[in-house]
Amino acid sequence: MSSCSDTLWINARLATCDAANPAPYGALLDHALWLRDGHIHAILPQQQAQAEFAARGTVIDARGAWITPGFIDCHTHLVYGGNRAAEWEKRLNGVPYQQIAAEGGGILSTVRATRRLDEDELALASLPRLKALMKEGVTTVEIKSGYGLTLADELKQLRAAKRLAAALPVEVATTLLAAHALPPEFAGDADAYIDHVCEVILPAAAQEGLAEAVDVFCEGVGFSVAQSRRVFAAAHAHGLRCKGHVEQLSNLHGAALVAECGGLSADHIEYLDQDGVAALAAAGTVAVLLPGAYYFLRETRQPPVAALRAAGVTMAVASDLNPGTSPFASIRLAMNQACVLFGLTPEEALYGTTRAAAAALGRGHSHGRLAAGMVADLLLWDIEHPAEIVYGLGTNPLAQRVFRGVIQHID
Ligand code: DI6
Ligand code: FE
Repeated sequence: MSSCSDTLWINARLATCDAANPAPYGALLDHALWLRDGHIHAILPQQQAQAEFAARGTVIDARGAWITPGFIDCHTHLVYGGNRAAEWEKRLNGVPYQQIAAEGGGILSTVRATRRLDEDELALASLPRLKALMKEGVTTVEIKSGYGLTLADELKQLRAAKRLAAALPVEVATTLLAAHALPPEFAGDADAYIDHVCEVILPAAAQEGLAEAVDVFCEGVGFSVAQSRRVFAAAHAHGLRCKGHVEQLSNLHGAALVAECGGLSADHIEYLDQDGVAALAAAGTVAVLLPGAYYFLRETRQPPVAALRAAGVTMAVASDLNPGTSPFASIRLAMNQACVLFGLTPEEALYGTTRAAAAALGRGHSHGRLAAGMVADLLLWDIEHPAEIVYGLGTNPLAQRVFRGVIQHID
């Protein structure tokens, strides 16, 4: 099937995830989905659509299946070397975290494993993780650097991510997270490393078009608000968007900084307070919930979901796929966890990986909803009710994955 010819999907139930359709899930029944040139050309009442479509292209009978927008995983660190299973096992055997860190564990062990691989090897090591997400229905994925922490190694991670994007039917949004941890070369001088990020790594990534956004781990064990502010200023100077890992383990008021900088999203936010919620609401910054890390670290502090909801903050849900705190290549697990652990409704979880996640990547105008003009990234589900997408794991009711109007089989 060519993406250039028109396609009409009939006998589908559309979970449009579009606020313009007020039914739960933005549902439209008895409507047909008309695709053209990789985009949604129109959504029309089925009879009208069939009359207007006539013999313009291929008609596909969805046989009553539900169709949703393609999933958008708006926060991952999926390009990395090695894994941290041994470190995890040690922790469960009672070895204290300080000792693990002193023995070279934690983020810096993944930095060493990532530095050892060249760009090809890194892409190859990351491929199964990206494919696992795609098999569950991910059509757009954000991938961060942050395990290189030198100019060459950060750019290598971003190039590996771009290479995966070129090889597979998936859209990749790359984010520079050079300010993830202090590399050993700068031990004891975080400010000097931040200078290096702002003056060398970030400009190079921007110049090569390797990143569209810049992220910072703003935390006691990461970088301060003042340091984060400098990174965001450099991002702006180079035309890149901002986002932050904020309020994950403590409340440094990093979310307010992200909001003040017009950032796309504030991510984690377990320790976000009411002022932080108000700041996100006022700025229209998306709150990205990452229940995988909360679960894997056995955290107990939940993000303020009720307050975010009351303030009308857009809530996205993402996998945070990374080897240390969320080794889960499953967006459906994250959606399920967002419901079970954080109290989202299945409808909110679905919006969290579609229209809200699109907004978190600055793609709300083109992705994340079934509506005329949007990209034709969509999923066909063999289910009776949309909640089934989020409800159970182990089986996958995804029947078809359509990227830019074309049915894709991921092996
Ligand atoms: N927050 C996290 O949970 C991860 N990074 C971050 O800023 C941890 C990443 C790792 O442990 O490798
Ligand atoms: Fe993360």
